[in-house]
Amino acid sequence: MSSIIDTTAESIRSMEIRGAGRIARAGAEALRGFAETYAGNDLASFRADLKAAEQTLLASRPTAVSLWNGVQSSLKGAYKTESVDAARELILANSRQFCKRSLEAGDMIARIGAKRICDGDTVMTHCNSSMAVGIIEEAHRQGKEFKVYATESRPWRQGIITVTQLAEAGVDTTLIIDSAVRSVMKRTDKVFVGADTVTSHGALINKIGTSQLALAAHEARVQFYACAETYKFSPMTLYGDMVTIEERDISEVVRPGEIPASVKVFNPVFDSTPAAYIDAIITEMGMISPGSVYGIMVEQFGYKEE
Ligand code: RI2
Repeated sequence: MSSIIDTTAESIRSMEIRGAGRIARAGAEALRGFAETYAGNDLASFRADLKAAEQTLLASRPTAVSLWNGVQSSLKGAYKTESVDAARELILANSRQFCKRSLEAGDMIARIGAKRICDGDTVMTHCNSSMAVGIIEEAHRQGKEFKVYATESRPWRQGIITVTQLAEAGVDTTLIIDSAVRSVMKRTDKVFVGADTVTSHGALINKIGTSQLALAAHEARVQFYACAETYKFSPMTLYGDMVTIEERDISEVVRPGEIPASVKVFNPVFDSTPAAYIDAIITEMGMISPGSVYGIMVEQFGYKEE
């Protein structure tokens, strides 16, 4: 197997590379590296090696459909070319276009989402979403006066990354523990979270605990926004496929010997938030209702119910 494929897959699996957008671009860039360095000219062997590379990348983290969409976008048409060189050129072009569009989408989401932050607002965010952080930083750049509560997001504590990023940008930021969410929601005006996957019926699959923020926001009449590029929309869910909720090692939750050996540890790292608790999804195509996801999915991916 190609070293760049194995190295990238391991970096995604270990969360050295994390964040749904970043892992999608990493998958696309790994395939670009695979294509650039592939030495053989036998088409059948190339296709077999390419399939193995695809499967290795897709197996690295199962929940974020962004990785699947990044890989599929990079491979579009690559199994149908008449030569290895033609496939190589196609993968190089597809991969570059996906990564360019991914970054452009993030810039657009920051500009659109920043309009929803007003002077005097109190904003809450969860985990570490480059989309949510981008919106907050853009609003700050525009000179808006507001403050942010960021959750610690156990067990991986990605909230530490978020508060560091926001503090470095000069944003008034407070770290809270996850169990403080409902209490702090009372003094919150808007919630911005990222997305790993958005289903065809508008549900949000995101870091574990997101659904608790949404539930508390719904109770407190606080606006709840999911911030996601459309390549995080899952075409597989159109046909009823369930999104796999990744469970990670117990060592991320407890230290060795900390609990009796007979105690089990359940460590799901994503959860699902129903569309009813989402006020809007902020995408590069604009602010949409969860109910609009199907139409955009068909438009973007050309999927039509058979
Ligand atoms: P961006 C992250 O998962 C969080 O769930 C975050 O909300 C989501 O990916 C989207 O991140 P993890 O990789 O694409 O930390 O908005 O498990 O950066």
